[in-house]
This record gives sequence, structure tokens and C-alpha cells, in this order.
Amino acid sequence: MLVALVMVLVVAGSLAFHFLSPWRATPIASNWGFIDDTVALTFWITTAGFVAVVLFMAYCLYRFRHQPGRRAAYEPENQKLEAWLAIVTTIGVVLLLAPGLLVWGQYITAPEGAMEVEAVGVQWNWSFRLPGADKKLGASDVRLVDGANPLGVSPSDPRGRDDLIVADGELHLPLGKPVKMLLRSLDVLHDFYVPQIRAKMDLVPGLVSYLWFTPTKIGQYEILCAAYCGVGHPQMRGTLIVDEEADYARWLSAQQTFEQSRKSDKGGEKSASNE
Ligand SMILES: [Cu+2]
Repeated sequence: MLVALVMVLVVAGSLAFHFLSPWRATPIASNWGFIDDTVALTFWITTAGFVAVVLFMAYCLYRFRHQPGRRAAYEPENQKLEAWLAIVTTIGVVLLLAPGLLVWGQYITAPEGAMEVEAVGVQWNWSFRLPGADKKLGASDVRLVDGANPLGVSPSDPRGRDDLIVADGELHLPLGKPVKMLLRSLDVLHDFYVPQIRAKMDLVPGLVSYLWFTPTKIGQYEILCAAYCGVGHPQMRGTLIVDEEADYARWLSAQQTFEQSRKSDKGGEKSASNE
């Protein structure tokens, strides 16, 4: 009896905690409301399952509690009940899986003309590469990484010479323009995560993963690493700043191209060896 009461209280407490809790998802700043809808749908389906199962257990504990002289009836099979359980469970599982597959399809299918921007993760910071005037990123290879070429851009690929290298962890993007983020890791597994953008994807060494989004709100957002990647993991943070077109263009024009950064780095090496 007491256990049944505790179960009812657990259900009531869980629902009250959800509705009264001050912890909510961060306000969305991208086009991915569909992802929030899918999370909400999953929440309501799992809530219905949780409430139904726990209340049913509480009911059974009370209804079939021990009473002197009462014996359990033997019922090895109830086909009608099994059919209902199979149907309801199937509908629940389909509702949990199908929307996710639809959203996933959209999430990795960037619209035509989306700007390609690369985010590179390395223990423990973020760097970025944006296309130059040719609007194309040059080839890259992790074997080309060195002090003067931290992202391993291929010097022999002409498309890469005007690529803009952003090594200070601060990425600016223009408001309202679709962006395809190409994600590359130079060492271990990392995960590109901007909660407000609802962007989250693993960076897997040896391959380029990607997702796309359209920033819909001017602001400054934190870029986190969401895959434990060593002792510096909590410090692996970057900044995403969504700008008006003019502010973005100003920032963009202040960035160094791959060619410039290699020249200035070589100059730096020379003056360092002269000292
Ligand atoms: Cu990481």
C-alpha cells in the first residue's frame, strides 16, 4: 500500500518538476524549430509510457494486495491484450523514430548555394576556415599540418590560397544566410555544439562530417565541444557571433588568407631565429 502511494507520488512529482522547473532549452537562434518539435514529441510519448506503466504498477499493488484466503488465477495467455499491447507499442515506436529520420534527412541536406565553412577541432581549441573570393575551400590533409599551416591546407590547390584562416576561435556568420558547416578533427573525437543553433555533430578523425543551419538571431553564442576529448575538454570553447551583413563583411575583410598567413608566419620564424 505504501509502495503504491510512493509510486503515485513519483509520477506527480516528476510532472510537477517538469512544469515548474526553471531549466528550459536555450532560446532558439536558427531555423531548426523542427528539432525542438521532435524533442517535444519524444518527451510526450515517453511521458505517456512512464505515467501509464508506473500508475498501472501502483494500481496492481493495491488491487491485488495480499488478502487471507485469496489465490492468484492462472492465465497463461490473453491474445486480445497481447494484440492491443503490440499495436500501441508499435505506434509509439513509429512516432518516436519516424520524425527523427525526417529531421535528420533535412539536417544533412544543405540547400543549394549554402556557404561552406569549416570548423576544425584539435585538443583543445576550435579553428575555422572560410572560402575566399572563389567561394570554394581548397583541399586539406592532416599530414600537411605544421606550425605555419595549422589546418593542413594544401599549398598546391589554387582554390585554397584565398581561404580565410581563423585561428582565434571566434567565428562570425551573417544573419539569415544558410551555412553548411564542414567538421574536421586533427586528433581525437570532438563534437561541434552550439545549443542556440541546435547544431550538434561529431568530428571524426579521418572524415569530414557536416550539417547546415541558418542563423536567425543576431547575437553571441558559445561553441562547445560535446564529446569528452581529454583533460582540456571543458576549456575547448569557441565563439559564434551572428552579425548583420555589413558587420560580417567588415570582420571578413580583416581576416588573413592562407597565403598571407603562411608568409607572415615564415617572416615570424626568421625574426625569431635572428634573435
Ligand atoms: Cu573536444
